[in-house]
Amino acid sequence: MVRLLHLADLHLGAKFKSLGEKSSMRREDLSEAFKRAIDFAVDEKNKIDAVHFAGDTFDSHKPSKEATELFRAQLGRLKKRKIHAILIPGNHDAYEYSDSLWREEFDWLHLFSEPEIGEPLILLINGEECHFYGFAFDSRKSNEPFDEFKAADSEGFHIALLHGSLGVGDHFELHNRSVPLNRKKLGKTRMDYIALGHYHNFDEINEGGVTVVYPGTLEGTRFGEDGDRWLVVAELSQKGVNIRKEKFNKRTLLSETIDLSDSSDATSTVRERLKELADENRLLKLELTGSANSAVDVGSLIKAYEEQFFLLQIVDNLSLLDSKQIENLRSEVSVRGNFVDSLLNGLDKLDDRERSLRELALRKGLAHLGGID
Ligand SMILES: [Mn+2]
Repeated sequence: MVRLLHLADLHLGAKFKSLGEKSSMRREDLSEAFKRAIDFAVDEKNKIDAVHFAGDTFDSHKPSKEATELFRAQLGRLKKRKIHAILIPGNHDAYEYSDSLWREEFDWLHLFSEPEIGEPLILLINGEECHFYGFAFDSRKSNEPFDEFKAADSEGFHIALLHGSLGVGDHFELHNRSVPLNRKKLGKTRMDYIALGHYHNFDEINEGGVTVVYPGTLEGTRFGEDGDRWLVVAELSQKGVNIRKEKFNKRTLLSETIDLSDSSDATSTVRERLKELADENRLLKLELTGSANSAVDVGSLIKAYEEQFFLLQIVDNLSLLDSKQIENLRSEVSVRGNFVDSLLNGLDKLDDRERSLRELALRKGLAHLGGID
């Protein structure tokens, strides 16, 4: 039996600029998650033989000294226990730059630095010959296809590390720094296990006898990486590959949309939902949609509830133009009534862009004139 701890997309040193004063805490969460993963690896009872880093270990190819030192320290812990560390760079921490950190020496690290898959690294683990394949994507030198390699014709286990996109899920965007991978072709590589990185949510695929896994991030790095995060161990034996995963994240991201069209009191509906979801370890992005009968004062709600969350974002995508409240204001004999009436005139002839400009004008104007609560 060979046990591999499969890590990917740790994004150490990520800046999290959009998180403001919470950014350094979130960066620390990622470092802590990495240290806890290594705690798991060096714990004798888990019997880990090798740790895989399947790309984007760092958020950039030239991370801070602090982030690099953290990584070296964890490698040192693996070395002490003679647990192999095997790494491929990703698109974030690419090898191709002349100042990439991967051009420095890292004691105890098996690094794949060639732009194409070449000869495997062969290690004897628990009496089994293990062949590891990998490559460092280089936008100038790596040639497609990346998924037509084959396991060498020899006994033992064959394991590949790749950083790329299997078009899984419709939320995955292929961009020019993504290595395109094809599920059918990976199924013909005769690998026992393919350790993937790049896609940030867990996914396990079995194709042609090959087990292909994205472990996902240990802590969500952006909305969309919602819910539980997993620590993934692949156990390879003569019986096949067994994937073990345990819930690992400290904080949890949640993206939710509320349609307020049928709500009699939009603000209190949102308030009730915030009360239900309040959790100091939750990062919540709440999107308000529909046409509420009264506007929602998002700023006040955030102020009132943000301390009950690690992070609270409320995105107001309510349509005021169609609301009952606006229709009532329209008939008022006042400056405000005239203002609203002029903005609602000819609304049905407008395109989306013009409509959203009217929506904005209405919000700004009523903020001054009063009338939305
Ligand atoms: Mn990544």
